Amino acid sequence: MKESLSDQYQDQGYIIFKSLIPPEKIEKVLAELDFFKKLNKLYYSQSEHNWRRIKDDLDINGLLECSFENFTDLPWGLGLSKAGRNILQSKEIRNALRNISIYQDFCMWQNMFFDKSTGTIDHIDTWYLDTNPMGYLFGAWVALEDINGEGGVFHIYPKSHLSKNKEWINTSHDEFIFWSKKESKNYERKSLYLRKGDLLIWHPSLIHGSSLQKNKGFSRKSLTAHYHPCDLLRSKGGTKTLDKHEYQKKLLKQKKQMRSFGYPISARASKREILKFSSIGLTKYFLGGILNKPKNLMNRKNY
Ligand SMILES: O=C(O)CCC(=O)C(=O)O
Ligand SMILES: [Fe+2]
Repeated sequence: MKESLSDQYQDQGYIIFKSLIPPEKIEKVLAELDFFKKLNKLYYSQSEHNWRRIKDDLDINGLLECSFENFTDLPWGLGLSKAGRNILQSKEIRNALRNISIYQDFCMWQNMFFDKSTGTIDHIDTWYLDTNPMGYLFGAWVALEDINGEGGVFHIYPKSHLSKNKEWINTSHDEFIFWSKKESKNYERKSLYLRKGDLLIWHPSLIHGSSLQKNKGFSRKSLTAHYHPCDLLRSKGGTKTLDKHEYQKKLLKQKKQMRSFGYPISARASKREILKFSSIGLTKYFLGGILNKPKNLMNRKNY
């Protein structure tokens, strides 16, 4: 009998949906990023964990050096936001998630736009983001161009999500990265040469990362997002379980902030929340100093 998609996902820790995202949607989001760069707007860098002006971070080939976090959540980038939501909160991705989950409705917690490979250190997402109970978060990666490795490549360690080793719980970030490196040696690394429009989904305990650009000038245009079932509390792996009453109270609060904006997948924050985060972001950028200090934790060059 043919293995179901859900069995494949549970067994390997990942699954690829080929040619899922229509090319028009991809062209649109790429054009919107170019426009955003031309206007030299402010963005939040996931690589550096601070607010920055985009033109300061373009390399000589015009590629953005950092990953752009929550690019759908900027009131001063509405075209980019819409083009991003049209992909990341789409029916295509909702249906893919339904194929591998026991849940039906999902919420996008966070997302990133990668223009260029940032050489992400090997890690498991659950240390940063997961659900309570753990294991129900989905990592997703959309190829915005054919990936041939010249610009770096995303890789995974199939089956590593089945590891019984939980020594990463309650560790510092450095200890956790050390754990990930050691644990990955028990598995075989698989580089994923995806094609434009393909979607990869992985398990929150699957070890993954990416390599640095092999040749200058080559991009690795992609989007990532993390989703959770609307009926589960956002958390991180290894968090204590809550009693039923406390759980429901927190879940209700989480749901109140979620908005679908008319899309098949909800988003974490309402317009009001987005305005709040962005105003705080602007304040941090303009005041600068300690409030907006760069902190690069994920680049393999630093380890
Ligand atoms: O694409 C990358 O370099 C890393 C992305 C990643 O680890 C994630 O989105 O969880
Ligand atoms: Fe990750």
